[in-house]
Amino acid sequence: MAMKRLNLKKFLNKPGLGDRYVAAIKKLKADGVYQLFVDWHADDRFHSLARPGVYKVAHDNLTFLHWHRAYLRLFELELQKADEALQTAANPKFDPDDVISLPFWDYPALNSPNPDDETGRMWRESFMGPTGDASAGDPYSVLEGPFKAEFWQLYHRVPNDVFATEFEHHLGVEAGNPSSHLIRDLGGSLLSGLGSFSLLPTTSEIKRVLEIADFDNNIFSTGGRLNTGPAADSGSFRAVLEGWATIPPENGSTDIDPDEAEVQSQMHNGVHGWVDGTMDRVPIAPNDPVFWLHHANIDRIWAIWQTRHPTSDEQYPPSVDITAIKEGSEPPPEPFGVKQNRYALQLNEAMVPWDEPDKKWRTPEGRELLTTQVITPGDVANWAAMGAELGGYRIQGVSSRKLDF
Ligand SMILES: [Cu+2]
Repeated sequence: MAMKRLNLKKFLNKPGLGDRYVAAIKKLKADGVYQLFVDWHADDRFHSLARPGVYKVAHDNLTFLHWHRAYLRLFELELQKADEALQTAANPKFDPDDVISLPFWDYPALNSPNPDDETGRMWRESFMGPTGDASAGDPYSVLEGPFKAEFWQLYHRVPNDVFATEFEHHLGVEAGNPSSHLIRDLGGSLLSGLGSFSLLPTTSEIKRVLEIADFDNNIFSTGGRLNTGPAADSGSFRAVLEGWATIPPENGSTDIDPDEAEVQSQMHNGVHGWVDGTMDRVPIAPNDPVFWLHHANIDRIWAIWQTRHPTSDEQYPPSVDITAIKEGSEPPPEPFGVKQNRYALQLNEAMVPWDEPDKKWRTPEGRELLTTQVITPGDVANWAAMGAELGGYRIQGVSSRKLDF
């Protein structure tokens, strides 16, 4: 199905589209498809630890953007099927070409946590619903809107020992009882406790990130961490956009004013922190339906970058570099075990979980959900010509070199 991703601001101005997004998301949840996508995302961290030869490649890694582009498009195709089914049931003459695509959250245009503000309208009760309630029985639970607890339960199918260490704290998730509901503290720092980890990217920051020429020189995202290093630590495009490295200063200046560095956003990671709660725990973050709007914009920023840095040297590190890093023996940080961040894929290596042809996915009860094909970083690298398996790929405002903020 065709992809036509709209700026969320415009999307919400078109009558009915916001309701259709919510309805399609809820249908996917009822069908079990939504949970499959949540599980895929959690598996990148958790099940990679349990499967020999499987590495974490979706986060803190060279293929962060590639993995999420495939993930997003697969989700969008399911969302479009759900939208088509709902629309056709209501109106048999519905034209399938009119299905919705994922809108992208243009952060500077929608940067208020207050649903009464025009720039905070995505948090109204008719769409995403508001921030969590600090005085709720379970603090910061989302109590209004289509995703409040009675309509939207979360199920975390990850090992209990991981819950104990990573999730129990503040999330109301107990080991042995891995279900909960949405938690948010918009604009706050409920869980992160770090000021810079709860800022939305500004227009200036996004422009500076788009000027970085190196796709990835810092494949496992160590070093160059925000606020801790000199200008020389400014990171590659991927490391900065993911949120691990310092955004370069304006106009090619080599100085980073330490005072200025302190107020930088952490790009992708910072948006997770700004929404906070469920979104701030990366493995379970897709449980918050705002996840897709956020990642659609990250994908769009990458697509814009790709049109500005078109040479192949810029697009992906040479294979020899990747191999050298693969063989690196430096132990990774605890607690996530020996395989975290120690592997980078070649352009033609499959990205788990899409590593087998005609792979069938089922619910735990055995009901069939969908079938996937092998997807490599190379398959999704060219957004303008993605293969038939993933559908055509066009993002409004990207074909022109002019920015559409
Ligand atoms: Cu992710």
